[in-house]
Amino acid sequence: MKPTPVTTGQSVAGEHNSLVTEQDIATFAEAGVVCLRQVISEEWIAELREGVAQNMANPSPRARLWDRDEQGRESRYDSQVWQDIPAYRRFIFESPMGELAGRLLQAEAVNFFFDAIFTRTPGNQFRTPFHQDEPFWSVEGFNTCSSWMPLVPVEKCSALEFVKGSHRWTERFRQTNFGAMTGDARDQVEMAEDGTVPFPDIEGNRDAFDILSWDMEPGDVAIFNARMIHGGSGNLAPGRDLQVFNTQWLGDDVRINFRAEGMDPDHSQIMTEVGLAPGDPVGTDLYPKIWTRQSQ
Ligand SMILES: O=C(O)CCC(=O)C(=O)O
Repeated sequence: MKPTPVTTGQSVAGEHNSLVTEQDIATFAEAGVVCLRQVISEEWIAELREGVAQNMANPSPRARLWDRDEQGRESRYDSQVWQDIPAYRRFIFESPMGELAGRLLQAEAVNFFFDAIFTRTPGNQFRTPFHQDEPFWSVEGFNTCSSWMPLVPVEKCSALEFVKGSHRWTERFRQTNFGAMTGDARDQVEMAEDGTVPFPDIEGNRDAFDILSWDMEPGDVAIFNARMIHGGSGNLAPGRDLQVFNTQWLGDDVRINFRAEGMDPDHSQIMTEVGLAPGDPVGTDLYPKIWTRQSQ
């Protein structure tokens, strides 16, 4: 089936937040992803771009090089840098993103989980392997979302791709081991064969899946359930770079969960240090509550 572009419509009468419509909420619930158009201002984008420049000049200990080709073109990843970069911190606490997440999740409250930064230098061809996020996380729950927000224009062929409806698939897939890509001991997540099924070959059978992606401009955000199968961004045209600032948000049913097969990023140590244990709801200053429904 051909992908159906999903865009925002007009806000519903009586709805307080003009950024998210009833149709957006329904699309997010059913498809697992919605592309919201022009919901983040140019000022935020400019501030975050400065933050990314600062971040790339001073990568965190969690930064990884995902790809460097023979021409020196690179794909890099960093995460949980919001405590060090004032622009990231301000965006998390003061931008509309927390409210967008809460409304799409139809949650009573949302906590911020962590930030993830994906950068590619012009022409880099690296494509992120298809995967789901939540099976890698140090939490478990369905009421979650990640926001993939390009800070530069991105063509559909280079934007993140989503397998429509895959957030509701019940199989436990053996995920890609990103540690095989980075060679870093801290990234190793090898899922056992017991209780899991092989990850579907999306790239090899693209016609068998309903794959969604969009041409996107700065200010647009693709917000997706963390159980969605996604991947494939990259494949950049010569002269085009990619800078993405992603934030992850946790809603009502999410609880701490340390996974025996490993986690990426692994928050188990920092969670334990702040007194969070498996089964606990998220909280503390590390995972601040950013939005609640009652306060609206
Ligand atoms: O932008 C990318 O290449 C990867 C993005 C991703 O996997 C994510 O946002 O969870």
